[in-house]
Amino acid sequence: MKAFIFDLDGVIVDTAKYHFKSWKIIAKKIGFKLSKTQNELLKGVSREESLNKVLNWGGISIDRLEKNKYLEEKNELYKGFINNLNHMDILPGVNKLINFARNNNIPIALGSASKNAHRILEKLGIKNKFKVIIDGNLTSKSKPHPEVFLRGAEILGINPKNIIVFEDSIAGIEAANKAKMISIAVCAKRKIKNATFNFNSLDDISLEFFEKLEFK
Ligand code: B16
Ligand code: MG
Repeated sequence: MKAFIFDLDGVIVDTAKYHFKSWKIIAKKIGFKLSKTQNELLKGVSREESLNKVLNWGGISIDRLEKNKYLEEKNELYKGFINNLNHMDILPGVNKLINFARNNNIPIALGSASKNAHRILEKLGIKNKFKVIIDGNLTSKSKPHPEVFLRGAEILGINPKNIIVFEDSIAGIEAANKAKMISIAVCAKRKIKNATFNFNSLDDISLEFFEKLEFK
């Protein structure tokens, strides 16, 4: 065992539904209905890249000033939705894996596209469990680019092939694969193609799984 990198939204906490709610409101303002299928393609993608996709789907072109206005508005809506998050919102299996990592000297990092990552981890009360936090403020290339995970590996000082990434998004699994890490998709609704392993949730991963897993 060498290191774990956790995605945040959709893996540690179910904030993905709040991103969806916020983008739906913004999409409606710019004149179209955002579908669940389209939303899947926003998961793991940075705020600005998400707005670009939304505008593209709506066939709408706006200037920089208006873009900034929507980005700010989206974030204000989102911050309102996540305001009451607390430790009860930590998804099943997260604490079990954090404890397993601590007991086995496996450092853990966060690899999230979100610029709200510190705020969310503080609200959940688990920020101090992460040795390294790479978020949207420290990266310039959005998942599926591997930058977020490679920076994590670099700061942890661990070879990417010895890192397990837990992700819920198509873009995130692609990013972990490009980084040559072991990608574990956690998603109850569907399997994510090309993930090294698929599980319905973190809670479904037994500790024996890690013991049997050979790092090549
Ligand atoms: P923010 P993750 C991603 O977080 C979300 O999945 C994605 O929907 C969101 O657009 C992105 O963070 C940026 O978030 O607006 O808070 O900066 O899944 O990579 O933890
Ligand atoms: Mg995610």
